[in-house]
Amino acid sequence: MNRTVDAVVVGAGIAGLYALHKLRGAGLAVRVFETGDGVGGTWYWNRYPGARCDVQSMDYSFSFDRDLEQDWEWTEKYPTQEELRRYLDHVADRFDLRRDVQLGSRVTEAVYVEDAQRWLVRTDRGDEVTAQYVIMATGCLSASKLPEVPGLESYTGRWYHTAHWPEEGVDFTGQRVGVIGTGSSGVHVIPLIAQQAAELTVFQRTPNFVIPANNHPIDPEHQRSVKADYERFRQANRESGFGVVFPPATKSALEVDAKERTAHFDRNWYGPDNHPVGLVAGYTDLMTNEEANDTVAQYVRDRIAEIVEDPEVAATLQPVDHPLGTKRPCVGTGYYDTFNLPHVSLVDVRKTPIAAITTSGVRTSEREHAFDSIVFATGFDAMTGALSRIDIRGRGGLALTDKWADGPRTYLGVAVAGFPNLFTITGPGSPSVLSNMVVSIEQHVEWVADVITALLERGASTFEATLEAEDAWTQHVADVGRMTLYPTADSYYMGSNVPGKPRVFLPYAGGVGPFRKKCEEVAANGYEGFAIST
Ligand code: NA7
Repeated sequence: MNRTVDAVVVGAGIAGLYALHKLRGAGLAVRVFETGDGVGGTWYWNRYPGARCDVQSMDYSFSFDRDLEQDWEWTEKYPTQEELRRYLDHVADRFDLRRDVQLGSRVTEAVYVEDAQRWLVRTDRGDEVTAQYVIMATGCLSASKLPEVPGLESYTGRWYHTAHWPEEGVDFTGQRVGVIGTGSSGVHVIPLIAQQAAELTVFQRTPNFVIPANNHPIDPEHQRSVKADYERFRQANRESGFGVVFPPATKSALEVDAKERTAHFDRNWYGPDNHPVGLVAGYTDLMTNEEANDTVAQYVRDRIAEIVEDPEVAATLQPVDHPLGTKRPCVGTGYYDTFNLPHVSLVDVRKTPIAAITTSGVRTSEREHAFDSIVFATGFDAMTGALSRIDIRGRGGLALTDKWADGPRTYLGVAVAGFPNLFTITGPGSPSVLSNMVVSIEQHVEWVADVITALLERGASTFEATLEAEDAWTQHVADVGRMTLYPTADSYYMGSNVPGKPRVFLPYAGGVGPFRKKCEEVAANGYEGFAIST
């Protein structure tokens, strides 16, 4: 396709679908390119067994349309991938979005043509489109990664990455299966593969804190009562720290006695409405003071020791190298119990590192493990990976990857100096992965749609963050990050799961509510920090 549109949107996940809807509503001609053969983004790709959102259904949904939020009936506390995919398919149909979405098309290049003040966007299908605006709705966790070990091409068994699961599913019955990775995806998939496999070996690099999901069907009365006053519920989410509401903490974890603390942690471990954010939001200092954090970390380690029968296995599963919450805590069902099964074993790859994938399986420094199938639950090049896999060039042909060689630099996580009219939805420097993504996506998309509407009204042609505003915001993101414990961990928040990636704290830890306020102030002050030209 060779054509001219007002805006190109890259990605048809939650952000891309909503961006299309909003921009179309603003009167723009929009083209969406999506790599997948269906819409849904994260919820299209991550269809491995057990895939489930770790934010509750009533929170993790669009708020922009009253009828949609009233009509859609959620079935469980935490939505499954299938349910979310159904929901996003429904959204695409309900708002007639599909006619502007081109599936199976990966954007490979976006080049700013200065003379024309337009972007030239190319795809791997040979499309060439020019647009005034480009909206990168590429997702924070969409560029999957395999482990940096040699030999996968020689492996003769079957292998899968959790983020590219075959549509038709996989039957592991009777197989010897190896799973590498114990983040959220590993934690979800391991108990279910254990139900089928004859032998399951889990390769763990960093033990994670896995909080029980205590998942259950949604109480219809609860759903009715939330919907009866959904706007107030949504507004509270928008003004909160993480995009979901928890009772405000008033005390330090260190100023209450152990009994009171344990009672709080128990409610957030055993309670039917528990949530990991509830654990860390319970006291004022759990994310800022290591000693305070250790109270909750020790609580979880004690639960692991209670559940896992073999003390050596329990010790291997107990996280000791990072404070709880500094890597995304996992929400699981039956994860720790799985390691009590006789056919499940755990390999600590810190003690016996993976040396290679061989023709028949995985070789560690100690021995070879033969597998019929290997599952990589090895995560993503987070926040910047999906952007750096596109050749994005701004003014003077500057590549975004060069500009970001020492770490991403943005203004409000949504704009980059030197890249006019390009917007990064939930980009680095915004709450993004530290928040309920739907809340943050809606906030960014609505802000961008307002920008574009204002530009149209003014007859303006370019909108670009100034270097000064970008420098100040990037510094602020780093300063706020340093006030927390997040930088103490090796995590995808810090880019440290990708060899060679600069160690920079990627999201904004100042909270969803304060971030929204800042964005609103910038708009109210005539988009201060942005240069607008006609
Ligand atoms: P994560 O959370 O990044 O987890 C990836 C896991 O894979 C993690 O345990 C990694 O260990 C492990 N990993 C990565 N590379 C290797 C190598 N080379 N060897 C051994 N182990 C490795 O991704 P997920 O898909 O589980 O979850 C992503 C998000 O989805 C999650 O945060 C929720 O928001 C939902 P590491 O911890 O890096 O030592």
